[in-house]
Amino acid sequence: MSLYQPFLNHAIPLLKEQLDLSAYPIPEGFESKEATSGKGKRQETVVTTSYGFKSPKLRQIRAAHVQGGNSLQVLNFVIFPQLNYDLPFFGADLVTLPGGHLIALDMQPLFHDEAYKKKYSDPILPIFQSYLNDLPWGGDFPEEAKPFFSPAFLWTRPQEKELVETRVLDAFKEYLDAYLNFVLAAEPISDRESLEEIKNAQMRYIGYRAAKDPARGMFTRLYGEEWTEEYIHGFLFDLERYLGVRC
Ligand code: DBV
Repeated sequence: MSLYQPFLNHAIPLLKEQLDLSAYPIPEGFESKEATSGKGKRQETVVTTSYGFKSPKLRQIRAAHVQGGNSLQVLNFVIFPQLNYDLPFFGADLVTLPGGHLIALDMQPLFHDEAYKKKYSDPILPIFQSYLNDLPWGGDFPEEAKPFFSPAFLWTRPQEKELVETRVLDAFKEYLDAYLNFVLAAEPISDRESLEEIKNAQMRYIGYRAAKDPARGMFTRLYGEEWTEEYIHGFLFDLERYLGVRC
């Protein structure tokens, strides 16, 4: 079983149990994609599988799972709230490359004011702190990405696969539980000014992620440029398209 399958096996049944889930459409040709990489003994089949759901409070819950043998495993799992909630994004970027593991886990904030921090970061800080010993700060981090993370951003580069299977999985479960609590408590927002601010914050975040997707190089090498750009803008970070369709 792939390194990140247990994360999906935990998350999907839990979300189904706790939320009123329905399918989020995955564009045709993007549900599963396969390619061969490397040559000779190093040849590997790399399969990317997509998952998409939604709920009344969550516009898109989606995952991309890349499985390409021991030295290429990725699970990128993001939850995008409906635009009439002030909920943060749930973001998990779990990446295994030949050089090691890279783990990013966060409730990515819409806003940075004190009230927002108090509501959506402070409750996570004790969880965050309980992992810092085993999962210390991963260092080097793109400066321009900083505005998109919370004070509870777990960013780490574990050496041991075992740590991913144990502490990282535990952290993922705890963050997801805490996120579900936020979702259950969230109340819809109706004043126009706040709605406008939420939409702008979502557009900034999703625009940044689509523009700077660190997986762009990998996907382009594997599946070509056309497939990759359509996957990024038509599924992984699709808010602009979504709003276009609904206007
Ligand atoms: N990252 C994605 C999606 C992926 C994905 C949709 C489906 O946003 C995978 C796949 N992340 C992925 C891969 C790499 C990273 C790295 C394959 C390795 C890239 C490489 O080394 O070739 C957090 N992810 C990273 C890095 C960071 C993040 C900081 C290190 C690379 C770098 O320095 O740019 N996750 C990333 C990020 C945000 C986030 C920047 C939000 C703003 O949530």
